[in-house]
Amino acid sequence: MINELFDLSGKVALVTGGTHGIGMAVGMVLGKAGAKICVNDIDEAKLESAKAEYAAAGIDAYTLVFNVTSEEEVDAGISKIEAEVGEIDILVNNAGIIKRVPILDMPVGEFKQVIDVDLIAPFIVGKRVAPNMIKKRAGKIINMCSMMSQYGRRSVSAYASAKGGLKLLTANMCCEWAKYNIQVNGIGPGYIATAQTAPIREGGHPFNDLVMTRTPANRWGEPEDIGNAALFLASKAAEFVNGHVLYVDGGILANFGYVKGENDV
Ligand code: NAP
Ligand code: GCO
Repeated sequence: MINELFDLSGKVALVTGGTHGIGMAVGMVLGKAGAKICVNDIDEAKLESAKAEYAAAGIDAYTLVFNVTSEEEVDAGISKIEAEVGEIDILVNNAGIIKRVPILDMPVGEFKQVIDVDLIAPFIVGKRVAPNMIKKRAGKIINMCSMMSQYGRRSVSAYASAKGGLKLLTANMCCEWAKYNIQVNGIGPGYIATAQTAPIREGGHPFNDLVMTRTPANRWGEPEDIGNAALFLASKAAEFVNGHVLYVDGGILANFGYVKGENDV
């Protein structure tokens, strides 16, 4: 039955940075598919409000505050989940930050901070979660990549370096863990309407025009567009999909762009 392919009942899913934006959309979709959702964030207050939002959607989310860049906090957090909820079947490495600063103006410490959250943290959390998946000979890991896993762009050198690395960390996790029936894939969202893109989307920012001409679908993506893709990768339907980055971008990667005018060229 088709529905059984996407039924996550009995599965435990951890979404890092799941209190809003793309992470919350992923948590909502996986929760509605039956998974027990564990939501992480670095901010306790956001976890509390998120718990209420999940509850309003009929999802009893287990919430846990830890900094994904801290090996100690990640180990303690995952151990708590394993003790109180169960071993993790689905990991979504979603937590991320961005700093839009030209290379010449960016302190090395800020570059390292972005690399820590966007690349090293998925390594830390994946490395902590994988051993039980290996024991069970089953698991799903989804790393939240980006258009910047494929492109550079002025002012986002740290972010693009991290997301480019995350694409190949995804490949390497696949190479080492696929034989244990663990599927490790990335999702590459296009430009999605969240708090992270608000500074370049709102208030008539000219970047909005660029997104419109670079996105054949002529719209910003919604977090739910990413949640739906995560359901596919977390499901039985994707058991032979591995090491892949699924771009959910409205066609950006297929499009060089066009000149707006009477007859768009
Ligand atoms: P967002 O609104 O900025 O949310 C990011 C989440 O990560 C927040 O909940 C944040 O918590 C959490 N986080 C940050 N640092 C953390 C840490 N050290 N430990 C634990 N949690 C931490 O971003 P988004 O737009 O939803 O994006 C989510 C993911 O998709 C990110 O990896 C982003 O790079 C990626 N992405 C976004 C887009 C887009 O267009 N929006 C496109 C491609 C890829 P706090 O809010 O408490 O700081
Ligand atoms: C930016 C945006 C992008 C998106 C996303 C695109 O400043 O270019 O924030 O990086 O967040 O990663 O896929």
